[in-house]
Amino acid sequence: MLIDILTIFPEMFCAPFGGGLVRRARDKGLITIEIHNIRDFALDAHRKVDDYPFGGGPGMVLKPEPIARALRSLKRGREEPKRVIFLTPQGELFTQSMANRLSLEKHLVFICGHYKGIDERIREKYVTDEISIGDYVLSGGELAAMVVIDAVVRLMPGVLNDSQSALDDSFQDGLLDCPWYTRPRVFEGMEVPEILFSGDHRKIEEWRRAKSLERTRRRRPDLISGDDL
Ligand code: 6GU
Repeated sequence: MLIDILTIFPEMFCAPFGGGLVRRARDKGLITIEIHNIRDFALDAHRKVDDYPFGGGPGMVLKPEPIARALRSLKRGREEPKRVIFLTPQGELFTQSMANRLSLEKHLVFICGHYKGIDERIREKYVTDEISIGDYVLSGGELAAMVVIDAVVRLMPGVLNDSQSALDDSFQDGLLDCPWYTRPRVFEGMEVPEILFSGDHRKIEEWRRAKSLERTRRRRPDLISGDDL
């Protein structure tokens, strides 16, 4: 998968993408991430990327030309990207099923906005998807892009080991995860549930599913809809 990111803060991506899961996926050749500084595509000598909103009002708006030029530069020698994703609190709420869908794509482009946002005409002409990561306001789209990319990349075949199987995750089957324990068997007076030492794998699976259901009912009843649960 090729991931292009358009941003005015390229350095923000160094630490999150320089280690951990995303780094591993890059090292294995499963993904290529290219970070593009929108400022490099500015038209004037001062490399201006934002301007005052027409009609007045507080804050600045990202100018359309540098973003359009950056997008056009991506296409050279490649097919048109099918998805150009703009990160905005006005977008569709990001979910695990969106992550699953995006993980099947060959090429994703992310545009990170700032200030009041980007000129509306970029959204009209170039953006195919708008994503929000939650009902709160971040200072920019970069952190949201990192969240989306992490969730998507870890679903790609070959990124996680079997022992980290993404299929067991909270939300992957519509339920929150069950409790997990490791050594020591007794910690500060608290014992690990007996069933986990029974060696009966069917019983252990049943216990885990029951715990998942119980936790989901208590914490996120909104996730439970089907009668089969
Ligand atoms: Cl995608 N961007 C910004 N700036 N704030 C957000 C968001 C995105 N999602 C939730 N809050």
